[in-house]
Amino acid sequence: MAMQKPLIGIVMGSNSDAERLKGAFEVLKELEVPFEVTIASAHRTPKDVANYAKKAKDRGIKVIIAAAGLSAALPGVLAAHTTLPVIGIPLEVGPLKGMDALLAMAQMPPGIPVATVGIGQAINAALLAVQILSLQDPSCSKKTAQYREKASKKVSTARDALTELPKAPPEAFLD
Ligand code: RP5
Repeated sequence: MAMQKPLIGIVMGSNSDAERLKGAFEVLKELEVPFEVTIASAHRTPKDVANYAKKAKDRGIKVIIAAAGLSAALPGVLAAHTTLPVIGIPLEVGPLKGMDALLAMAQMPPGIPVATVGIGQAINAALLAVQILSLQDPSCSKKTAQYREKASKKVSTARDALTELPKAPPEAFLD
């Protein structure tokens, strides 16, 4: 079976970040959205980061997700070298537990935005990337709706399962 060309490029600053991105990989696999993963560091391999960003669009990538911890220049540097949307995932690494990465990604100077999700929120980054793809591909819109439907069912199942507490009646949730 021919592999579909990746639409989302996930760049992590270090191999040590991979574990924290599992949620994103799982969501994209579940939604069957083709993606690729690589490691490149804004500080340790700056040329690779620039080249990856410059070539991504022509290779068919539509959205870049960049994850890093510590001072986390990675998403901003990628964004500086491409007009593709870049989503940043600040990772909970080091003594500041991701606050440093969060601020570095969210507080980009005007002109080069990075769409920053919360610390460690890899799943949200994947979902946001799929929503961006849905602007061009209606099947991604459908996949997002199905994902939400499943998440919503989980909440109502948990609500129904409440037994030990005085719970609100079902009619409290009717339209
Ligand atoms: C960042 O520094 C990486 O993204 C990683 O989160 C952190 C530590 O990297 P290693 O020292 O584990 O390679 O650039």
